[in-house]
Amino acid sequence: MNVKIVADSSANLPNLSGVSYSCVPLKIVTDEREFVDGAALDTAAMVSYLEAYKGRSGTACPSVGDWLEAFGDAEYVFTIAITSNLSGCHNAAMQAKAVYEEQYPQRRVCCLDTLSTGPEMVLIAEKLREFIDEGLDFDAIEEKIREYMKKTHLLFSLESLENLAKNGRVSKVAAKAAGILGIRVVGKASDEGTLQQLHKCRGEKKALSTMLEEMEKHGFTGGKIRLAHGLNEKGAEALLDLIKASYPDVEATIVPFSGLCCFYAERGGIMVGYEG
Ligand code: X90
Repeated sequence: MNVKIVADSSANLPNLSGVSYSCVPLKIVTDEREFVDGAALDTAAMVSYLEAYKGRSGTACPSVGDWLEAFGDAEYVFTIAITSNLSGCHNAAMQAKAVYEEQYPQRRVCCLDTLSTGPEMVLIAEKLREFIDEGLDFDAIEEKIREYMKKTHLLFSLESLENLAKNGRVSKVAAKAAGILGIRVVGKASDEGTLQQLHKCRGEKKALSTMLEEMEKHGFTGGKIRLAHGLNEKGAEALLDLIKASYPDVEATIVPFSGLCCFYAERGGIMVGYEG
């Protein structure tokens, strides 16, 4: 089966081996500069620039054309997009699907609105790869992946919600708490695909133990996890160590945020995707 997986760059997944895969970049824009969230982006330099920059900054999702280009000539495509409640990514993917299926009536596109982002999208991409490897047909994969997505979750710890608030993705009141030095906001991707604050924690240690407690509350029993961080590898490793202390066999990877997550989750941010 000539099948391709296409995810947007909020997944922090530039490559996925063993399967046909493309990442479509979002963009981070200021009045002076534009950063394309692709392999060539120096995220540390972008973060430093943005921290010093005093003007307006925002983001833009991929266009319908960007998605279409990424489909290539695949017979079957699965798109994996950041929550449609915070971005136009999924909507653009749906429009690309309509164009593609009209142009090539034999081809099929399944658009997955993850209602999440980052490492939860990675879990979904890797599970799709498993289903493809098993040789399942398109409809079976769609059914099974939608079932799988019901039991994946995302938690985050953020030091700053400034860019989220400035761009209308969380309320200004919510952002204030995170602005206080040493306070971290621990929250989750809600069922509606929005940021849901759960706790305000003093210090990273407290934030990380709170994250593990939340994971357990939502049915984590040592299954597969995926971690990502914003220039905070130490924090992500500390979270993994904590998880390993209770679940020594946990299957985990840690990756840095690409550009989009660097912009919104900012320096110090940590996300964990897990199976409940
Ligand atoms: O279309 C665009 O311009 C992109 C807008 C994306 C806005 C939200 C990004 C959130 C990034 C923050 C922590 C995890 C939140 C989970 C929410 C479902 C990361």
